[in-house]
Amino acid sequence: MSLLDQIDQIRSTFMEELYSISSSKDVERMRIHYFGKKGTIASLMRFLRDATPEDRPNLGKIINDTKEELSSHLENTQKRLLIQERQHRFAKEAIDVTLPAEPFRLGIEHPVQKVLQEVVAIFSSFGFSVGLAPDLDTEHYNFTGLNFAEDHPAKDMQDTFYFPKDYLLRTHTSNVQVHLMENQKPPMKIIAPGKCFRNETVSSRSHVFFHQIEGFYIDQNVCFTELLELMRAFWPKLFGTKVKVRFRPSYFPFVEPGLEVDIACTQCQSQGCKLCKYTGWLEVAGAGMIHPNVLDQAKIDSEVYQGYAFGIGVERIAMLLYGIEDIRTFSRNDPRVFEQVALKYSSVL
Ligand code: FA5
Repeated sequence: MSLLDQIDQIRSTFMEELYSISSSKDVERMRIHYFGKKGTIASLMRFLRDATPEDRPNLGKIINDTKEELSSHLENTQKRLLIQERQHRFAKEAIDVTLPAEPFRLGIEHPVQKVLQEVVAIFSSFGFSVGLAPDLDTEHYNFTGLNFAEDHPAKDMQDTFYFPKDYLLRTHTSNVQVHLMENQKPPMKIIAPGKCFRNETVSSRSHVFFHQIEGFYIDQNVCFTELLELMRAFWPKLFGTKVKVRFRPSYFPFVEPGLEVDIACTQCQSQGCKLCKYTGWLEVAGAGMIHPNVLDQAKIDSEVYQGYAFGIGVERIAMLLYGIEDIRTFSRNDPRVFEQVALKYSSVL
């Protein structure tokens, strides 16, 4: 068969195939079959080998022209198929703007954050300004600057999360006192909300991670009765005027005298329930007059200045306010529970 006959045959098979293909993948397959190194067009080169030197340029031109002609058909088909495929994909991905929107779930404020904000707002109205200190702190700010003895049990690894290079996670917000006393001069009247961490067994009322709000006031002539008056004035703002509060003498190395504050359980009206461990009361804060050693260590003259301080447990308050029996509820972070709480207690805060 002559070269021209052979080319005619190739062309007609090529065109037939070209009209039957339906995807750009088929185009690639044809490209390899016809124009690849060992493809149909390459096989025509044998005509050049057998031709006389005079005929060779002419035959070479015929083969090249054929190659160009067929590959331009293939390119056009490739373009057409790509456009079709893209249109197809767009049609599938198209957004139907008339469909109803997916229901949008609004987040809900965490009850602990609500209580934190409310407590800060109440103390702000009493003239306190807001201060802060780090969660990751040193032994000096968490213990030594607060008059803790070297062998105090709270410093034990069982109670405190220690890190290399003298760092620890603060066990209470009282570290704020030391930081701010070092940097400011009295009079100071400060409230400081924050996170605390204790290496202790988790129970329904105690967690390794919880929040406190520290408060302190340092000035000349600050006395114990002012602290008691403040504590009496604060709780009704949060729980209403019927709240029952009691003070118990207690010991903290950084205050003298020290006390603890209990609230009569609002869940059982002091009758005894799981939340108050059937005692009718829940411990919510520690307080006292700032120990002279703490003032003196911070270079505040304890002969001239006195102060009171208090630390309030936020989760315990939220438990009482929202009827939550287990402190772990707060860290499970189930928005459905918080929604229920918000609905049931919408009038509380
Ligand atoms: C203190 O942490 C003192 N720094 C408070 C203080 C400040 C006393 C200033 C005097 C002057 P205490 O360990 O009692 O004290 O904690 C205070 C409150 O934090 C407790 O009444 C309780 O409500 C809360 N609390 C303590 N430990 C936990 C815990 N593991 N889980 C949840 N709440 C806790």
